[in-house]
Amino acid sequence: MKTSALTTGATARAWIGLGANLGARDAALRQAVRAIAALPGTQVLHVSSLYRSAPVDAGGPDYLNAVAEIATPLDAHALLAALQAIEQGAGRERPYRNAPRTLDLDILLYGNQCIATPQLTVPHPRMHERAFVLLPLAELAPEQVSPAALQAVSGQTIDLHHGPAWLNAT
Ligand code: A4P
Ligand code: MG
Repeated sequence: MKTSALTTGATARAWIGLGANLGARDAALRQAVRAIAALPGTQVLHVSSLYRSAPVDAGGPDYLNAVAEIATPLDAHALLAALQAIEQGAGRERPYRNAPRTLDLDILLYGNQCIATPQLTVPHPRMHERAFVLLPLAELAPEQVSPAALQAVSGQTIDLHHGPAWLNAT
């Protein structure tokens, strides 16, 4: 019987939150999706629309946010390290907590794993407080986002900046 790589246990499904509020934001997010797709053995399965919102618990320009669903053989910590290298390549600086950034890549979900190490907490601890995470995630994985969770963030102002075709823009 033919077995899909996704069912062997060697490949995990993960959802990555992408954000930027400095520089050429859409271009940085587009480049980040390409860089994620170039990680060893990794496929980008789906990418959400692009959303624009004011910084939550932070200052600076408006953010653009999206979510990507990937299949990867990297374990969660290796994936985090790879995402941080992509952030660095995009000129990410960390002068203070929640500072404006050229690129932020967070692991929202990694399969159904719960992870709590000094480097990594999964599910992302603040994802359920944030419309800029839940709206794009609900596009890709509605089963991961309850109506109650969406209702809880419904007071947050967020605009659809571009449909999923944003990824193909030049
Ligand atoms: N870390 C632990 N768990 C994770 C995870 N699941 N994914 C650690 C990624 N990293 C994780 O991250 C700080 C440390 O968190 C890392 O060293 C990693 O080991 P960071 O990327 O340096 O900083 P951060 O992203 O600012 O940290 P944090 O605490 O995740 O910030 P938040 O809570 O994600 O807030 N408003 C709008 N509209 N849009 C945004 O995208 N983002 C933030 C950042 C605030 N307000 C925003 C947005
Ligand atoms: Mg981050």
